Amino acid sequence: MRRLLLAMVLAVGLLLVTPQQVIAKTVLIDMYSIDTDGTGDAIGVITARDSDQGLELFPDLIGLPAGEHGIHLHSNPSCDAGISGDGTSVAGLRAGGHWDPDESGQHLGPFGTGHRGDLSRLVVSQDGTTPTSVVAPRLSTEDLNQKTLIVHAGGDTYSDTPPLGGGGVRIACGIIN
Ligand SMILES: [Cu+2]
Ligand SMILES: [Zn+2]
Repeated sequence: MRRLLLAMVLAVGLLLVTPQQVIAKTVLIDMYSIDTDGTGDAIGVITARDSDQGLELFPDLIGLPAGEHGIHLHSNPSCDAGISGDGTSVAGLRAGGHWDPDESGQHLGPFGTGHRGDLSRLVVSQDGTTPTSVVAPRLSTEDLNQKTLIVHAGGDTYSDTPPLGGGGVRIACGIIN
């Protein structure tokens, strides 16, 4: 009898410590090309999902130049161009900088301790498709609300030196509402 009781206590204990199944949330982000005049053509969708490794983004985009591109979560929900200090229009400027809630002031990539909006590089194949997922170990789908995803013309060096390590000119954008 005592053994049975012990077994029951153990069984209940196991039930309690078994992690509850997390219901993964999925967010669809419509992406558009952008330039100094503002938002242009639709170029596809990025699907965001929570995983054991943090946020995972599955891009399904067309029309981007082949190669690696910087992609980040930027702070403001806008894809509009803005006027820079020297009076010229800059594509996607209204999206603001890389999301940096810890005020680190540093661009160090997805595995660093800088901007939390830093993501792993977006890869565009020679045929223009985007078969590789993008990861962000320090983000969740909750963090995406009221911000933008921005794709840059160049690759991401995960560093502030030299400047524009995030990839320079902003070429595509999607707002998460
Ligand atoms: Cu960026
Ligand atoms: Zn950054």
